[in-house]
Amino acid sequence: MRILPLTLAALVLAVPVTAAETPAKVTVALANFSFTPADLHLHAGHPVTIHFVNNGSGGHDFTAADFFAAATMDAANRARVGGTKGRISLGKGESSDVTLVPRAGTYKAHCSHFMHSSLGMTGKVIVD
Ligand SMILES: [Cu+2]
Repeated sequence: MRILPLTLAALVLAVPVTAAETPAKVTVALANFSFTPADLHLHAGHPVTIHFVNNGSGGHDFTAADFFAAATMDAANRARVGGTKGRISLGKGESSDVTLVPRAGTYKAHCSHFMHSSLGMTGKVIVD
């Protein structure tokens, strides 16, 4: 059977020469009533996996609609941030990972729960 080796050769040739860049990993911790870090620094154009974890005693979210809208991500990650809502909502003890390629800019972030931003749940995402 000669067709199999040819098929395998075609598959090997189809693999891109340069492997995709492995995403960096950063963690954003949500608590009562803060984000840590409050200012998240990311590198423009480089993929990153942001691990959001809620260490608070109740529900919190990380809302950064402009940041998520400007970033490039696949459909699964876009769904994870609620599409155009640009929000990661986490119950107590929950976590969620979002992988994206950020675009340069400075973006505001806050928790949308009632009064939480005035209690300190605000932050920035700085991409450069
Ligand atoms: Cu909150």
